[in-house]
Amino acid sequence: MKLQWTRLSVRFVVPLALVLALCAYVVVPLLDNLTLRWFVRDLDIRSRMLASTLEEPLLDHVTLKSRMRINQLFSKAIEDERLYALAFCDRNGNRLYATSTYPASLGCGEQNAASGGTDKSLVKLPRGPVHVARSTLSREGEAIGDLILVHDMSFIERRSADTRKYAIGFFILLGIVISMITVAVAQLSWRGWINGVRGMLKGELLPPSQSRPPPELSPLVGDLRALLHEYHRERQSHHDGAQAWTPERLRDLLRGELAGDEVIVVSNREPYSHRQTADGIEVSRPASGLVTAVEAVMRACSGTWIAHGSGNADREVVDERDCVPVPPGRPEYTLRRVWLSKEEEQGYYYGFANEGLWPLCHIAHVRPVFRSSDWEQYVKVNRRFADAVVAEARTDDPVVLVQDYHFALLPRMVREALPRATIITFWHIPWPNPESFGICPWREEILEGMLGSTILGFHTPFHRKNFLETVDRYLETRIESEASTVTHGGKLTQVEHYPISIAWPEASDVSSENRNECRLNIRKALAVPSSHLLGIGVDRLDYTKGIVERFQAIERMLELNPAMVGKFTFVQIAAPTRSSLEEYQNFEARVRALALRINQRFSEGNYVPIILKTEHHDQYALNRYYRAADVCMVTSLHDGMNLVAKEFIASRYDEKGVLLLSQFTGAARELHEALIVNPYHIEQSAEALYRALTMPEAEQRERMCSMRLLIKDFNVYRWAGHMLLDAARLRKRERVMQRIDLHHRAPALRRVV
Ligand code: GDG
Repeated sequence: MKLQWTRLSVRFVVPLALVLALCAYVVVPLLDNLTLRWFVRDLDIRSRMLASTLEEPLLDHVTLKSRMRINQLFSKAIEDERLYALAFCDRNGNRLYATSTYPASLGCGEQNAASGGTDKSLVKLPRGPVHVARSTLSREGEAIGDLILVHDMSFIERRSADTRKYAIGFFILLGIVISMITVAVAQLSWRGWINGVRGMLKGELLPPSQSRPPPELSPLVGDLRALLHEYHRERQSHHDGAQAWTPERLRDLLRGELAGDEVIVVSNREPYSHRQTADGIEVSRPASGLVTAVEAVMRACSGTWIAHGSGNADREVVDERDCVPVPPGRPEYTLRRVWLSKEEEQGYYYGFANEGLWPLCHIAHVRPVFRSSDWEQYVKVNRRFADAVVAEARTDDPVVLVQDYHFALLPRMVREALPRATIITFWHIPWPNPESFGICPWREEILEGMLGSTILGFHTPFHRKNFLETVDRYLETRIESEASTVTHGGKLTQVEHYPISIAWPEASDVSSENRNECRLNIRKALAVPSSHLLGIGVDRLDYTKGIVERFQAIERMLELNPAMVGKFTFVQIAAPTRSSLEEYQNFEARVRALALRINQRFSEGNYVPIILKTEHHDQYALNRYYRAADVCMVTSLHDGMNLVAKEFIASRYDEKGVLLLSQFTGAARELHEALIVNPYHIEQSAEALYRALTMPEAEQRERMCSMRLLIKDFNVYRWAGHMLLDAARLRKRERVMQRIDLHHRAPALRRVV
């Protein structure tokens, strides 16, 4: 209400003030000037007429030197109230005759004189302004003298004041009228606009014929609806915070909300692979954020996980259905392996997924490569996995969790075979803007494939928005921004953001060493002094992770702070990945060469600033490094989320250590207490690294505590829980719709029977 009044008064006062200012600074001075010029011209003409009337008798009297007659003539003339004084001067400038009113200071009006004719001017006298005109009188062509006519100008001032008064009055009136019109028009159009926006946002005021917003509103509508949607979800997650997400709560949810429903996960990477070694078959877990997250969910819901069997001993441990119970030793769910030929793996995985979609979605300055032969394999392998899902499904409506960019086509394939399935697809990497995505020659097929999903999840609202905009650009769809849904070919897909996270480590996951033992043991293993400052980086050896930029920042920090040389060492754990691709081989060579150059530059005795470990480490080993480090550097050039950042925080029971985090990770949206950097800005990262290494313990603790609280609550169970809750809600709705549909069709059916 108060705002309304303020708005109204502003709308009234502003035009009024503008009109008055215009009046005071432009109109009134202009008017004064004009009236003055009119009156002066008037007096000029008047003076000339008077001079010619007086010329004849005056010259006669002057010739006779009759002072009395001249005085009489002058007195008669100045009876006119405007003519104030008269004087006659001879050619030598001697004033011979003048009325008593004639101001002596005017002399013979010389200062106003110009050669010949009638000269006029305004003169300010103590009694007020006067108009002085000098007219030369002549007889038979010979100039005899000058007649000086002085007119009183005070009446002009009076008239100007009157005119000014009327003008100001008129303009005030005009101002008020304009202000009132402005207020009225603004009110009407604002109300209309607001009603329009409200109607649009509610989607209820518009008749079907007008279901499109007016053109001036359409750019806003999408943004406003999306904003509302996000606000709504933020509020929901706030309420949700009261009860913590745990494996038990997830299990309860599966039992309660999705009672009896089977859960099938599809991913390229398998959670466990079996390898033949000299000591027999060994099991290993891959270095993958996706596996880390989804494994936690599978343990809670005991479903089936379908993945590519990539271990060289994988075939030896599966049953006749290609299944093996995992985790080894204490099985909780089933792993179903799909076998791929070398050719299939090359085309689908290395080719289309990792040389095409991966760089396409990350925009990390590596060009995507698209080959038709890779695409064909991609389609084929998606089909094979879809067939495996259908084969594994015991019911016609399983909940299928599809993981990542390897399976963009699978959701639609499964939907065609199992129309009642609930398909949740999670895209673990970023989604680019529509222009960048447009590079993909099969963009429509990819989008259509993904829209076979019931729910489509991204890490951040930004990626979700990019996806909706891409769909809008390249497909004929109906997008409801407020509900965040896309309808394509009569099928609805809910598009949401679900920030992925980690499982909060249990005591058994963490080494039994206390913090000090862990610090000392790790330093001892690295052969550095016990007081040494230690940094840690954990990434797959991927060009999106910003490892080169990280090393450059370390080099710059040592350059700027020579006291750190010999006191600080950075351990980079870089798990080999996609090593058969040339881009990755070149990248590894670059990382090695850079580390070597920096090490040579700063080495002192045994000391080197960078220790590069390009081999796989298990979670337990990683955890010990996290705990021993003073700083963890995550400098990805683009990253969907980044779980390493969250793992580092979760491992720090001592509430110490500093996280340096790239602004281009999904994690930076949540972990505000990290030192956020732009990894492309080497100086900035170098400064942040120095700041982290010298940060007082109290500040470290404050930042760490706050981030730990957040990660503990916003864990992977919550990620999965939210997706599954949304799925359960949609399944219920679907069932109700089916019942209603049956109910309506029943009488018709009965009639047919
Ligand atoms: C994709 C997106 C998104 C285990 N051993 C090693 C190792 N691990 C584990 C780490 C961590 C995971 O691998 C790496 O996770 P990230 O999230 O950092 O990265 P991506 O693999 O690229 O994962 C990413 C994620 O999916 C989940 O949605 O966050 O944005 O790109 O859990 O503990 N990691 C390395 N060496 C090992 O020896 N590097």
